Amino acid sequence: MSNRGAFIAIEGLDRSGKTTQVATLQARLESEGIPVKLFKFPDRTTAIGIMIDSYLRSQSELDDRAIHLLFSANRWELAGAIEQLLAEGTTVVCDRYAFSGVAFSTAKGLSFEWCRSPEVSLPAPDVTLFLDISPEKARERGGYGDERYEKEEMQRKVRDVFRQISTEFDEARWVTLDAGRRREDVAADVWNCVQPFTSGLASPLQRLW
Ligand code: T5A
Ligand code: NA
Repeated sequence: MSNRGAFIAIEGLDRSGKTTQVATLQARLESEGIPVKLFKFPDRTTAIGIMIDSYLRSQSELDDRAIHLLFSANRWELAGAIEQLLAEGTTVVCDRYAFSGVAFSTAKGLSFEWCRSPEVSLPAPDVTLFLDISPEKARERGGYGDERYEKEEMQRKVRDVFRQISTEFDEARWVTLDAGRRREDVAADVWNCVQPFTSGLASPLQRLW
């Protein structure tokens, strides 16, 4: 039987350069002839994603638990497609995933365990690359935008929860990268982490968490 594709998640704080790095990684994988598909969470194009987008732009209000479950439902509505692609041998790269869901909602004051429960049994990334950046460095990048969570105090709390999450994974599955460096330097580290997975995996896909 041929190998399945690898499931790679890129996580990080706002302004850490996730979207920039995911695009560079996609181009590199394609140039190596490795089939790859990107997902971005939240995916604002689905019916659920449109509700999330409206909330993030402060055009609607929702109970903290309700929006948490919508973010999770947005992953579940795409989980089947992700599994299918992996089974066909395609490498899947996610720009944010379940860890963002837990980190942001816990930072708002919900319990960590409660936040984690709707994510349980989603496909687990084979490796998560966490792009870490200090609020000071993020500010140098033109600062945070206008969306709901883009405030320095919130970002500090989010960073603390991501640190807590990282302790639950061994070094092979959760890699923290200093994203405050030049784009090319971060991209080189991202590639070093991803390259070992490019021939696919024989081991079955794991589940969170
Ligand atoms: N959220 C998300 C939840 O609450 N629950 C969930 O379940 C999920 C999935 C939207 C919000 O939703 C929350 C988290 C977020 O607050 P989003 O749509 O992914 O999430 O939006 P952001 O991630 O906030 O998008 P950003 O644009 O802020 O961050 P990126 O993708 O990390 O950064 P990027 O690549 O766009 O770069 C930002 C800027 O910095 C420059 C870029 O050119 C750009 O201008 N840059 C660099 N500058 C200098 N050096 C480098 N190395 C640079 N890399 C990039
Ligand atoms: Na982004």
